[in-house]
Amino acid sequence: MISRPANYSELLTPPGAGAIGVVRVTGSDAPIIVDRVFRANNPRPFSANAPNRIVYGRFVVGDEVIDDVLVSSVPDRVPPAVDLCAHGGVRILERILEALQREGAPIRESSEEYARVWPAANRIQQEIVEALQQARTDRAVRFIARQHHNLMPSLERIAAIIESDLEQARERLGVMLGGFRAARTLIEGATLAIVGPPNSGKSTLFNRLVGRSAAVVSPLAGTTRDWVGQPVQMQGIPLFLVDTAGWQPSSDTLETMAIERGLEVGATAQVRLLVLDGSQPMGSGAVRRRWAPGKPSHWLIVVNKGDLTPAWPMDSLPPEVADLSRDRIEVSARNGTGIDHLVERITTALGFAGWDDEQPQFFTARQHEVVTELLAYKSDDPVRAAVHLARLIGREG
Ligand SMILES: Nc1nc2c(ncn2[C@@H]2O[C@H](COP(=O)(O)OP(=O)(O)O)[C@@H](O)[C@H]2O)c(=O)[nH]1
Ligand SMILES: [Mg+2]
Repeated sequence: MISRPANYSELLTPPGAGAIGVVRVTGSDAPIIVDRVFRANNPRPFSANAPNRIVYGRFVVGDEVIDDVLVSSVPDRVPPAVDLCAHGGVRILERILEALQREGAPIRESSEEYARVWPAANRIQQEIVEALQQARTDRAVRFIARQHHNLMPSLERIAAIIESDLEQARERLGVMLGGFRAARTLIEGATLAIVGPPNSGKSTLFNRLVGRSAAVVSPLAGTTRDWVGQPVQMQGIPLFLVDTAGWQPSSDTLETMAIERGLEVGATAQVRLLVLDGSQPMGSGAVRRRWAPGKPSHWLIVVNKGDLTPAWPMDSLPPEVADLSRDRIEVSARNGTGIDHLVERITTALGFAGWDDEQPQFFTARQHEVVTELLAYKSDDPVRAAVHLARLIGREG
């Protein structure tokens, strides 16, 4: 008689409050056990889906939905193993493990198991698991998880041709490198600062973008006494949105400090929204003075209060503002017009125009560095390039 290996479940990600937790069920019954607690968004049970698919759905205990999860088979594992990727709240993961235990996969202590599973079969796989722990939005999780089926096979295909056709291999790697910035932003997030003169509607716009009232709005200039920040998602991209105090000369020490602090935060932002009041004539010089130097950042000029009569045409901005950016947009923070368009422009500024989550992408600084080196070789030595590519994949043994 053949004795069947026991089924068990375990936590792969480090214990604690991460953004994402990965629970693995291993054993010959693993897919069937998962079927008992997983309702896929498509009508089929998990075990009836193609082996290499990532399946989205809900983890349920009885009628209660515990979490949205993403489920995939671990390729080429005997006995089979199934990974469930959930949001990493400690209690959620405990409940998932407890439910799997009830269904016949007892919880195994992870520490030794963790060491056996990781380092993974290759560096890319390891980086996928690490990046999953950093991910803060569903879109980011899906994007990273897909790289199992996107990035690895692409690299394998390139590895197969690199010695015979180095040019072609380089070209493909170069194309893939083009999406790196967006990939990093999807994983790490970016800061978006709202800056500009007092009373232009910065806090109103901030609240509109946050989708709830998190900053004090008042017709008085200087109401925002310090910067206010809030994590938000725009199209699944994690952003830290910052509202700053209006720029104006002030004899109030507290207010001056608030303005300075706002400028500091603004200086670190990847995107800065300069909000102007389109219904008021602009006092020249008042705005320009306050440009803080900082790292290169994308400026977007937001002409607000589009619901009122314009005091100047949008296409003839005062020169001190006009030369900052050609990227301008009219909105009404009060009634919401133009906001969808603004969000679109922000994501474009972050490098997401034409970016495709479904494509293979490089997503860690290490990958970026190795590929950049490979592309920068002066010599055309295909053997050296092949060795380099093998280092990128980092297969053990
Ligand atoms: N008509 C109109 N008023 C607005 C709009 N956005 C803001 N306001 C008003 O402008 C004033 C200043 O807004 P606030 O957001 O506090 O400006 P901040 O000083 O730049 O933060 C408030 O009375 C807002 O209600 C808008 O789109 N249209
Ligand atoms: Mg304000």
